[in-house]
Amino acid sequence: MKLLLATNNAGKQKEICALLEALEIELILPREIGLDLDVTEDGETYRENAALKARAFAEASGLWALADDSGLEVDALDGAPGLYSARYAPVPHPTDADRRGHLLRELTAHSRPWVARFRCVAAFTHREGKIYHAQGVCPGEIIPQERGEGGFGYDPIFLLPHKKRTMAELTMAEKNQLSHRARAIQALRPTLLEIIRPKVV
Ligand code: ITT
Repeated sequence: MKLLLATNNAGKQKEICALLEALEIELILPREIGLDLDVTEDGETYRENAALKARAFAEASGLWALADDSGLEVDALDGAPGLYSARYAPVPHPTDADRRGHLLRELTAHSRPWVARFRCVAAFTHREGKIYHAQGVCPGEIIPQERGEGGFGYDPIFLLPHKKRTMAELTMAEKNQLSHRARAIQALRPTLLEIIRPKVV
């Protein structure tokens, strides 16, 4: 059975492929089937945006599609950037460095610790079929200096206090043990297996 990863984010693609590696499911990336879709994420929740992405990719491909909507929530900023994490920087096509720089500028007026969490909602569906969801959360803290080369997005400034390392200082295997995305995909795994993996008789 084939499963299309309904994301254009290369960092997410790598992590999800590794997370689902052991399952007997053939994972397909959008570019492998010539699919170039930019879904308008105008939902009011992660769940709605994940569903919009999963549905759009499933309809365009005819395959089962798995989407991820995620974001970083910082308490001192009342939960921002949250749903707007990808668009968070006052420039037209922000890079990860632009987003991190903007976040740190917004935080300078606030005292530390800058308590934060990553949140992810994974969703999968097939054309007009039911949409299955699961959520994962990873708590941590934002720090003012970047540390580490791994991961993507806000990882170099997201500290895991119990590990004394940022998310970017973990290997991908370590990140996949505890990240918001790993927790969401883990929670969705039994449903994925039951629904799309062919039964072995
Ligand atoms: P797709 O919609 O194509 O999946 P995207 O990057 O636009 O890709 P989102 O809309 O879910 O994805 O935006 C989430 C943003 O939150 C992402 O661009 C990163 O800036 C940040 N983010 C999400 N997960 C992260 C992680 O594991 N580590 C660091 N930053 C993360």
